[in-house]
Amino acid sequence: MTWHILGAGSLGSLWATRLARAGLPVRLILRDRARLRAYEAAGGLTLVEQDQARQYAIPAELPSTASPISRLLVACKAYDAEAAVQPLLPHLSPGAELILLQNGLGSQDAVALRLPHTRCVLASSTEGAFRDGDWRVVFAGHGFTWLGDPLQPAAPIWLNELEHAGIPYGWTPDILSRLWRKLALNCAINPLTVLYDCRNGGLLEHPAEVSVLCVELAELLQRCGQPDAADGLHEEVLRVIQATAANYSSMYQDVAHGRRTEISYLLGHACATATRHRLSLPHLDRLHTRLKTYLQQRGLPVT
Ligand code: NAD
Ligand code: KPL
Repeated sequence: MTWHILGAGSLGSLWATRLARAGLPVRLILRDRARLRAYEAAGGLTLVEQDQARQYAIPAELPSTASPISRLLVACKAYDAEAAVQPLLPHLSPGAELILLQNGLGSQDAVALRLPHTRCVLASSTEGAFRDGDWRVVFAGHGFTWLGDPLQPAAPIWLNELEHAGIPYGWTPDILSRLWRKLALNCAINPLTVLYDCRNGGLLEHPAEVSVLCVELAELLQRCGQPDAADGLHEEVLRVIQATAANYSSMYQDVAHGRRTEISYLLGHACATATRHRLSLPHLDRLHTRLKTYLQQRGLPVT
């Protein structure tokens, strides 16, 4: 069965090239005719791994002319996912399955609501990739991808294809807990690195601020039925800060490059969920306000 990949950016290209390398059928879905022409002129997607570059001539198509889709990997940013999936709805075959690779929470529900009869598998990934040119992706950090379906605990049969492609993964019936935990880690670390203009390790100089955010985030996770995600959160945040001390967080990098952030699906989602549960989290709210002001001052979207 063909893997259709929507979003030929960093992570989408990392998946597409590894699947193609394993001999599995892959097709990219590109946004418009200009992108398709540029891709065809480039001759394929290039994966750079351990300084070795190799090109894969993966076929590509447009949403309007997409071949019937049975398995769709959605690898757009969270704020693009719903709109990107929309034109593909008429092309989904009966029984089609989607894999949603977005970080944070909120975008997955938005997509799933448009597809009440289609299985949506959610993913949470710690793999790292970036583009160092058009249609080129650099595999920057080995990691792991958790997959799961909150509505259906049985694993899909295609998981063995990921194994075949060398994509490290685990299937979990509790993917929401994984996504909430990652969201909480990102909320405790990423906004502060933007506001203090520092690497992750710079937060070691702000222990009280990190600590109070972890207390509020753990309270939120408890309140929205995710006690496992709350367990030992502060300790893990400190461990991640130490282990990634020399790195810039993904949000820091987005802001530094003048790119839109996924704020609405991270801190924004946390604050909105707290409000829905009538939970007062003043430090988290203040962090959200400070971050929005900071982004606004730099001409970046606050949603
Ligand atoms: P990216 O910006 O590199 O890629 C997204 C791609 O989607 C772009 O090529 C964009 O042109 C394309 N796109 C947007 N709208 C489209 C549309 N309507 N039709 C077709 N294509 C469309 O983003 P990324 O870094 O690969 O991130 C994707 C998701 O994965 C994000 O939620 C991110 O947080 C998450 N993630 C990324 C990494 C990483 O290392 N890059 C790691 C873990 C999680
Ligand atoms: O995932 C991250 C990111 O930068 O987005 C870490 C390293 C965990 C920091 O929150």
